[in-house]
Amino acid sequence: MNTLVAAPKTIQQPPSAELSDKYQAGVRDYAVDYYVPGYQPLDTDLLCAFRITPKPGVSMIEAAAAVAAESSTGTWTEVWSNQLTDLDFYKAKVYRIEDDIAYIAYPMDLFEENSVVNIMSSIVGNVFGFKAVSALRLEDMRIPVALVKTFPGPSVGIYDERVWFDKWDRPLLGGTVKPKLGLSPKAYSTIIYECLVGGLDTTKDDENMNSQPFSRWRDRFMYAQEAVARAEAETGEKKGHWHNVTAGSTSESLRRLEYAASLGSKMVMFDFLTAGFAASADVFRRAAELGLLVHCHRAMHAVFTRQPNHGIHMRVVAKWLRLTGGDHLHTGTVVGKLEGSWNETAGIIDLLRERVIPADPARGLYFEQDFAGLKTVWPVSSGGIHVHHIPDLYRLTGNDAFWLFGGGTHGHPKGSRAGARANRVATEAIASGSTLEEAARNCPELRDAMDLWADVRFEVKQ
Ligand code: RUB
Repeated sequence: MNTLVAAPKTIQQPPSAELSDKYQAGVRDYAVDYYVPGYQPLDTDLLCAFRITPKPGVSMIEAAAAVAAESSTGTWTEVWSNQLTDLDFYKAKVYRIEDDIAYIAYPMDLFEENSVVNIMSSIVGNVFGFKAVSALRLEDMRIPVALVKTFPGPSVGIYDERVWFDKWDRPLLGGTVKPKLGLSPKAYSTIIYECLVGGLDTTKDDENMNSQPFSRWRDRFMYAQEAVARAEAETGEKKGHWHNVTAGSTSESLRRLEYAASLGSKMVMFDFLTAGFAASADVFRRAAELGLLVHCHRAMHAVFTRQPNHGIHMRVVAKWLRLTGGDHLHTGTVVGKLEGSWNETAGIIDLLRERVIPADPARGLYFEQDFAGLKTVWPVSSGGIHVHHIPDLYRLTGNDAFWLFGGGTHGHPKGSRAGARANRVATEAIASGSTLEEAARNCPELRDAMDLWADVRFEVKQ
């Protein structure tokens, strides 16, 4: 059977409600139409790898076909109106099944250009609640180059941000202000200043720091930006603060973003998952017009990325973010306080930083992905990291990464400035091939941090 179809058949008659002879009403197995094992995916197809746990009594083939049907053209029963279109072209096809993984090809015409929202409404829409499956996980998605080219991607990316900072031979550093909630804007800016003069390149609002009664956004942005200016003057280095512009509506986020730009800030941050991909697209576009970098916090991701048999893998979310256009994305630390294995995190980092990423089952990359000319995204390691993690972090990320130390800065026995200095000295040492021990000989702040956190280790998964 040759099922290669690159274009829908042209239908020669006007639409008519007269039933064709071929129409057979009734319910039949999804597999009859949607399981097409001989199908050779086209370069223009969008491909998905789903991990499927069929409901007891449902075969893997039928469950996979149900997923393909309901995420593309099908429904539970035959409908006469199928005759008004070329369903063979438009339907998704299960073309391979390996153990509990089903590979499904979708013709790219099923998706609107430049819309992750539309991809999500189809592929991770109704099917996750479908009765034929007890659990379903979208492990990977190959977005065809023709569709990739309809997305903007990041406006700045790794190289241009380095040009702006003029900092080259090490990972860039940030510190999330802690306590994350409860500080007044002025107290907050004191902490920012201490971190920046101590040696961090940037500081950052936490994901849930928006505009609460104790810290309205306008005051916080203004004082934070003043602290940045003072630290730049004192150190002679480029510095910055990632102002969180996440708000209850997109128009409000855009208002906050405009204000950050008017203060001379080059940087904002955005909770792209709680705000959603539509809001993110608007925020990224306006940031690009104003020349702002956008740091993307992934708050909420673990709700759907953590369970091994249900949800969406973080690597898919990372691909969607690169298409939509954030400049930074949290990818996890492996060694810190939050869940994430070494191999999978390394795979996600590659997806952000390379142009073409080959399939690599050991890293959970089911397909080769070509990002064509889209710029790169900084992978951000954050969550429970301190100086002792730096050698492992460097093995994981190399130079082109952003590392954020919150508790690992402000928890220093001599305060945030000393904590920032310890992190900067340790990073420069490891990036230049030295060791923490060697560096601590000339840096009492690093020695203190190493002594304080000598025994603080979190479980590491390969
Ligand atoms: C950082 C912190 C961040 C998480 C997010 O604080 O809690 O919000 O890094 O996690 P600290 P992820 O440095 O004190 O742990 O980056 O995995 O999305």
